[in-house]
Amino acid sequence: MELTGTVYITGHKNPDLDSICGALGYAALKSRLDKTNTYEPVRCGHLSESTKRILNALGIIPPKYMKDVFPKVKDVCLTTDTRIEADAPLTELAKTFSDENPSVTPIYENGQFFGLLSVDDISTWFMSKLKKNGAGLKVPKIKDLMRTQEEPLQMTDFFEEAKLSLSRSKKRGLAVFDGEDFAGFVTRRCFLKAPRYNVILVDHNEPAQSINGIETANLLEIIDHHRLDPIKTDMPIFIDSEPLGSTCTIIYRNFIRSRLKPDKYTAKILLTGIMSDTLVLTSPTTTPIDIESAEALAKICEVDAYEFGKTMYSYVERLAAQDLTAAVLSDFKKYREHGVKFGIGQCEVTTLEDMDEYKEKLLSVMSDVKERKGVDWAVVMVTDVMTQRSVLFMTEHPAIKHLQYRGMEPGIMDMPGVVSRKKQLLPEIIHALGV
Ligand SMILES: [Mn+2]
Repeated sequence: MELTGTVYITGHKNPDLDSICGALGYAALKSRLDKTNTYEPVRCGHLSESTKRILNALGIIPPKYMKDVFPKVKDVCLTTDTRIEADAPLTELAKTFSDENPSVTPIYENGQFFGLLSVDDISTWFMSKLKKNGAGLKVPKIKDLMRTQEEPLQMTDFFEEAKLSLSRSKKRGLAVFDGEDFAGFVTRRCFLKAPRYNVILVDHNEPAQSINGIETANLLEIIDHHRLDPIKTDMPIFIDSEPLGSTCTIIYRNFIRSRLKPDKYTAKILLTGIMSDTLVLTSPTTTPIDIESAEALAKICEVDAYEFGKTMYSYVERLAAQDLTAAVLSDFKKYREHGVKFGIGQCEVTTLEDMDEYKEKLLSVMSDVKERKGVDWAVVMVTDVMTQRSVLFMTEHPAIKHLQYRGMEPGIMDMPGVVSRKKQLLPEIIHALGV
């Protein structure tokens, strides 16, 4: 059973600007191409302070947070217009059960939900009375028929857990509440087949980086620029994976391929994603296609691409004024090579001149990060996007002496020209670990 009508588009956990803008931009394209479904951009993680600031300053509304795509009780919950009051004559109940043949029906008292009454409850009552009294049976009140109620479910309860609760309860149905309010009910039929959310992944393809419950979803498409290690699918799906600098570049090219021009707002969103993932078109991951796409988008926005990128970074608060732990953890990736578990964070800044203000604190923050993330070695590159120079702050590790960078102070190294974690720093670290 597919949940028809809505397709969720999500980037990865710890969403960066490419993931956020990719989800927004691709939803805008899909909405124009397909009018029969609703494409809803979402994010499966919280925004970092810097991302929030940039989006806010640019007037881009972030997608709403979605915790997971596990099927829920709300996806199968039933409602009925039939309202039977507990003090109604039994004939009304008889009419409902003979006309509509429900397996359960909600009973109300003074307009408030009172309990669920099932066809089993009714027959059980009559059978036991008939056994005792035979022909001398008195007509019961609705309340007399009602047996002990089970704990109601919540709309947000997981489908699989609710299914278990119902099968353990031996009841035909369970009431469903939305917080304090009665919302409907579920019967055994509701649980014959688990519903599946429709999902499109942008800027990632590995299930471990994806929204929780992705393995239970109906994966429709992947739009990405990372190494491929995707989840198994039941059906063939559309994958657009290209080794470009930004997912937003790939999305822009899909606009072109569909002969559509992004509107100004969407162009700004895509340009933001490209400028951020390519560090204003300077990262070694940048391709001529990224530059060409950024310039075309800048033209729609009536701005200069490079100026736009630099202004965008100027909205980020100075690192010295930020919560350093949060800044490191907002973009921290874990690796394991040569038997060593290590993690690399990256923070983008617009100057390294104020480094003295935070260097000692950042080194101690890295020790905390090392403990919290359970790694043997924690490093963070602070990258100046204006001068394409990074400074590396690290916890102690024997591999440091094999790094080809100039040491500035214990645990701090200078990396002029190094801006890419993936293409420059990571290979160097792996090399140092292997010496
Ligand atoms: Mn990306």
